[in-house]
Amino acid sequence: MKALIIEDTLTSATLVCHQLGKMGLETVHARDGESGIELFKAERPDLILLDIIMPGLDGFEVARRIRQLEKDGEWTPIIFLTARTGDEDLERGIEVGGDDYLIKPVSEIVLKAKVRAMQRIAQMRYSLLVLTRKLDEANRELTRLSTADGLTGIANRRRFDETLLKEWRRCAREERPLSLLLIDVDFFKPFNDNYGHQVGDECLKAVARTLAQTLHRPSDLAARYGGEEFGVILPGTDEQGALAVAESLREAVQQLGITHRFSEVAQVVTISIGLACITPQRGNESGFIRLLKEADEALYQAKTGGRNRVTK
Ligand code: GH3
Ligand code: MG
Ligand code: MG
Ligand code: MG
Ligand code: MG
Repeated sequence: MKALIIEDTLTSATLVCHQLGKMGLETVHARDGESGIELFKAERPDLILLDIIMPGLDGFEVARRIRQLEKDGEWTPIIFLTARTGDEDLERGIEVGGDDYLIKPVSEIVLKAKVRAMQRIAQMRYSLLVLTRKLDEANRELTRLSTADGLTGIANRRRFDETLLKEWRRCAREERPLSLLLIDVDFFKPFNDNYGHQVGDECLKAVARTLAQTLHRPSDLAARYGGEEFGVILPGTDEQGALAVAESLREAVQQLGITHRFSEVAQVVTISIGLACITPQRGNESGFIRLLKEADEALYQAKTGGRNRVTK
């Protein structure tokens, strides 16, 4: 532990340094406010003992500047050590950022006790900081878990719903189109029935990964909508653009080449895609339901039209 003593009177500084040294503290000494602040920056001490009456900057100003230099979450205990005995001085010292106020000459016992008290507060504060960091991390993990699909790891239905509403509102504000793709794996029931549920799960994971990886805009989102159905949100994408994206997704899944001898459309796993595109109107908060309905109807058309295709 390192203490910074900012004190212009040499005898006083030497005595305090000696006393702190006996407590096992490393000490650095500055003889005026300016060099005290420089030493603070260079040494990052764990404790500051600060005189008030000094040439140049006085102790109040030094404390104020040190508090400004500390970044978020940083705190260095400051104990004023001064000849000024007035209550107003004490009040001002605490006001500008001091943590304690001792009047010179101070006994070694009192100094020791006060330093110990500051160390204890610093220790508790540090523990709290560590705890807060752990909590933040746990919170992030919780958010990730609650918005990710357990099987495939891509966004889940909840995240899909939240994102759809958010993007609906954003596109309304920005007067931009919002496109939606609903995707369903073709003949997945016979796939499952013949290759087994586990192979079915692996297939869903591969399809999900392919969808997520094929999208390239950061605002695009691929989600597992449920079962073997996926949803893709394409904010700011018009119908032409969405058609191109949908076609590249369909193509990419087919290119995976997952053998499916029981498909009636290809020898590999394929997907059908229903597309809808609307430029949301301001104030029409529930308009995204129509978007979902249109994409769902388009998906039905893709299925009845022969599967392994994109329909709008
Ligand atoms: P279509 O081309 O018309 O979509 O035919 P399909 O066989 O894919 O349609 P259907 O909706 O009848 O079949 C969906 C199947 O998806 C039924 C179910 O066993 C399977 N499935 C849904 N969720 C999961 C899952 O999490 N894992 C696995 N392995 N299979 C799932
Ligand atoms: Mg002085
Ligand atoms: Mg289905
Ligand atoms: Mg299906
Ligand atoms: Mg349509």
